Amino acid sequence: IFGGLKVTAGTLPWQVSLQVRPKNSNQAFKHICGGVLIASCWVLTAGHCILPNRDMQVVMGDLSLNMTEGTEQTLPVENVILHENFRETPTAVYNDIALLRLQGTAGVCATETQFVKAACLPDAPLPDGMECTISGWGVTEQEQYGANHLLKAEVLLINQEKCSEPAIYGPVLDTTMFCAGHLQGGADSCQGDSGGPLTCNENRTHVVYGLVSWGDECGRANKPGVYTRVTHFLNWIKSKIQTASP
Ligand code: 4AZ
Repeated sequence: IFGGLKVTAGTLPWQVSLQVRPKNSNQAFKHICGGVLIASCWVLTAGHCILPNRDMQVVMGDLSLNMTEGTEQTLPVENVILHENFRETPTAVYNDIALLRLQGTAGVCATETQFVKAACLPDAPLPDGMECTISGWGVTEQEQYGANHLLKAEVLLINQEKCSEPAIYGPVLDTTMFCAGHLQGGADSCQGDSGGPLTCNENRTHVVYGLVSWGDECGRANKPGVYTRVTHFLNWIKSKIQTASP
């Protein structure tokens, strides 16, 4: 996160760290992406966060990646559902969404606490200019390998036609994504924040409106962050969860 502030315990309880075990080793799991808890056994993340054939785990209720705070809940990823039309090109990432099913014990996955709580799904588009929150452990102005402490920043939803102007992203944007940030530069998501939440306050409920997806570098003028448009995938999310639930 560029232009971020430290998150205090319990303020973004749906934020998770998606971690993989380094290849050919029994080393500790490493943070690669963010994610969002949307139900006890389900996490949303970006499609480009899915590395094939790797052990993955999700850490919930975490603030500092290198310390145990006693608020964390860690569960293995049991199943990955990558969007069928996920596609990366040199200029954009399309349908950048995946669902992770957590492996619980006796059917119990995340336990709701002050520090671990699911975000709601949005039910309708939100207005351009609305202020929303992004968060993650990704790259900062100071830390090229990412932050140890969870950071957050405020961004504004940017009009799609505006963001498709030649001086910004041009014609590569489609309906599976939207821009948010500050056209003058400043607060932005960055590498390592991918898959994490852009949440907005809709009638005092926090809804996950976007997932950190891509952008041309971080914090630059006329290059805002691009987010997976969660409202485009509501039917996909609901049908995948329904099909996987007994
Ligand atoms: C990345 O490399 C990345 N400024 C993520 C988000 C943004 C840029 C790059 C948005 O994963």
